[in-house]
Amino acid sequence: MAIAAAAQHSTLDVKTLREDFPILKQRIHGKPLVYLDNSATTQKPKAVLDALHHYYFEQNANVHRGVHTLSGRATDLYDAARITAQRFLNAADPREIVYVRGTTEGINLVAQTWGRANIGKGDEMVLTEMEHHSNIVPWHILAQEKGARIRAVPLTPSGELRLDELEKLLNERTKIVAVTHVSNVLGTVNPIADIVRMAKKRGITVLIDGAQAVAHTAVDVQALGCDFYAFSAHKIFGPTGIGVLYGRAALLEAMPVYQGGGGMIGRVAFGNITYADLPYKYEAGTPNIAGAIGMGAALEYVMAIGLDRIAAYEQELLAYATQRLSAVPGLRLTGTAAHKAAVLSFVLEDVHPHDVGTILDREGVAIRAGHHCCQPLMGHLGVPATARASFALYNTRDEVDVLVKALGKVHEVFA
Ligand code: 7TS
Repeated sequence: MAIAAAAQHSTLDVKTLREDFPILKQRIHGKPLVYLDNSATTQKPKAVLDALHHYYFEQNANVHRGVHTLSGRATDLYDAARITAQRFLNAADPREIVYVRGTTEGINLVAQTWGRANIGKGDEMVLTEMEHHSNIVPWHILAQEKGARIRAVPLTPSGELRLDELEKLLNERTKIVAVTHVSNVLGTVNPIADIVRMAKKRGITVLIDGAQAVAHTAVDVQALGCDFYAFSAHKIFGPTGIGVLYGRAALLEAMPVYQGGGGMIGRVAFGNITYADLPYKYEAGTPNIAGAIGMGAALEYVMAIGLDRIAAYEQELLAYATQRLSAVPGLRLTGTAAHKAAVLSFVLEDVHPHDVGTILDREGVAIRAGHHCCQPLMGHLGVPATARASFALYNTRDEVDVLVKALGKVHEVFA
């Protein structure tokens, strides 16, 4: 496999790695594709595409329910992917890995089960001003239902959390702190270990939204001591429609069930139903079997390269891109935290981000423009939208140069 060759180098051999991602070879409007929309979704390596192909061509069957050989094979692969996810997060037990549709469903699951059982009238939930809507709306729904209140930690001008303000927000009414590990707009890497410590000192439950973190930094849920950690496979080179909710076993055991259906029961009689053990208790219905297997392949792929090497490479890329973009006339970076992932949001004087995105597309450069599902954050920044270039392990300095050159075209159009 190509990564075996790459793994022999101390730094990433990105040229070789790019061979793993066939989609990157194409041209857009006659120009080589420069894919810088990795925060929205990442591209998939052959290892993942092969796992999906292999599964549907040779192994497809439903899991857990069949006595036949194919069902046994599918079940083995499905279970193996859970162990891979456990290893990836360093969870203590595979029972703590719940398959979900993605980060969004993971957070909704916690809000609807743990939240409904533990949040009452007058209770408080602490979020931050940089949260994605999927870590705001589920808590809002719960707050409306229960008469509870949401508090939001404010940010510094560079886009860092005000930990002094967080400290002030925590009190005996606080039941949960739900915070993103990495901001999808600012790129800020939050000091989640410190945040967990601050909350745990007061016995407060902590959920971490890991959607933007897992592809860029190693995560160890036991070292962190968080209660819940959610991520989506598609943001770490895996398929869409699958992700993981990690939950501490004691909490998952105590929480009420989520959706009802096949696979999540012990025994069913009218009027008397018992539920399955972890993690199946939370996994009603035929699951996304292929997705789980594809996610397993993606996590294996990333672990084989090594997240520390990926992080080191992306930090170099971030430093280079920050320096180049800062020199573009009229460009203002939104998000200049000391500790960042390779996400660069920006606004260009007098040009709407959507126009920036459209002109860059003509040059083959894919970025995202909009509010990025972070409207409260846009309010804090005082802009309706930003343009965003977000990097992954296969991006290069040359691609940063193409981006900067393409931004020159924007200036020409609007001169
Ligand atoms: N949390 C964060 C921090 C995110 O960035 C996203 C998706 C989600 C949660 C939701 O993930 P999903 O896989 O369940 O949809 N963020 C983005 C983005 O920045 N551009 O497109 C999707």
